[in-house]
Amino acid sequence: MLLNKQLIEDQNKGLLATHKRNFEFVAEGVANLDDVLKKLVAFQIAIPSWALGTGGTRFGRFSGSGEPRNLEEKLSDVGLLHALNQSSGAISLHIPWDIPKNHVAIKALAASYGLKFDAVNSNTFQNQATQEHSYKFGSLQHVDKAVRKQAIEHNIEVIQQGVALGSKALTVWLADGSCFPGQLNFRGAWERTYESLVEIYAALPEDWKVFVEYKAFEPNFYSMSVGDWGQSYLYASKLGPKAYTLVDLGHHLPNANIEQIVSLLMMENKLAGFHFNDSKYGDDDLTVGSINPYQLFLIFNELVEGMDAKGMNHATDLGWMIDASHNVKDPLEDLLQSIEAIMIAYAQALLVDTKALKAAQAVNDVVAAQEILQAAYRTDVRPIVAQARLLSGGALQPLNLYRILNVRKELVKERGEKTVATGL
Ligand code: PSV
Ligand code: MN
Repeated sequence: MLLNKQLIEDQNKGLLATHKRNFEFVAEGVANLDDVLKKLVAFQIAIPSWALGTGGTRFGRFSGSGEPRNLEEKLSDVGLLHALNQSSGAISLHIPWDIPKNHVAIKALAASYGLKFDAVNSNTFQNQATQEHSYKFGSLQHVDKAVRKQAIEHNIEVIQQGVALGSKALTVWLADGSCFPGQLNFRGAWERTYESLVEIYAALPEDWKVFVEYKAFEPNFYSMSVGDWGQSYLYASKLGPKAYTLVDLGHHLPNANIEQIVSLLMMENKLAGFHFNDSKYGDDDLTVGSINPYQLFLIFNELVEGMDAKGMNHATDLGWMIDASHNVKDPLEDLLQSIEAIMIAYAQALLVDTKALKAAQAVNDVVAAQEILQAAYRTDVRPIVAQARLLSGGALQPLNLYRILNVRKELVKERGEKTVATGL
């Protein structure tokens, strides 16, 4: 479904007077306003191709309606999100859930929506109908060389798909591990995984990166072969300068200090970027910012501080992506909420008085340090985020407009009631 620019402008017109009042009220207290707006306009978050349909759990999947039936329709959905918020200018493909049939045509279609291709993701956590060997006992770590070879070849094929689309990174997430003590020799599993990754690394084009994603548990419940940032960091540092650690917010044990992990990975130039989501218990894959928005802000605070310390470009030097599952919400509404939550946390982090914070830290003024952080966190930056959208041609109220336009109803008319998108 194509969104007519005029509809956005018409809605914005009606909201402009109130928006202006709200924006001016908050803008008055922001010293670096122009810089903040510029950074917000530039910031783009990739949408995963597998999150455009209803997700499920191992207990069931309650499909929605009007889900995209193919990659072209997925691009159209991301294009729609991007038209509304001007902050979702990229899509991340999971292979083989989304294999383009004609790369040139798909690239041109994406460009027509203003979309780029973000990292491509390999999948060795599920068996595909056409494959010879099973991943039941792992892929890159497998004790059988033939299975490892198959998994390596799949990753290389994913790189080739990405090259044809203009992607610049491969994300490797491994479900590998063990469910029971004694099942695996840890060192052996590590070494085999590493050797496999070395072969994949060797196939990376010159200007490519590989992101090694870690996860504490699930589907394996005793050990994971890339179970935490330490293990991922070890792989990434041994592999070389093109390898980085990818942080998925839901992949930690409860109460992990993710902001500290992020800070240290950045210090070592090994932070790849993010899979954003939120969680209460584990890999819940909930809407970003729906459970713990303060943690999200603290992560962005470290990101902004760390990127500035290294002179990095906020928009382009790290990979920003959502990785969520929408079991009870309309996926597109959920994604609009997630993008908004990310932009809010980023904007708040940009408001932190870093000079004052450093001064407070230097004299161990713990109270002042907390006040400084929370002053930024408690600022209602929504009008600033909306202003950035307005400047880039997006909607002042994307979610509201999505509902007013009855987008889902239109998509159901176009695609049907019983359409199920590929993905988890
Ligand atoms: C695994 O839980 C994960 O976070 C990986 O990024 C996968 O590629 C993605 O979810 C989709 O299953
Ligand atoms: Mn992930």
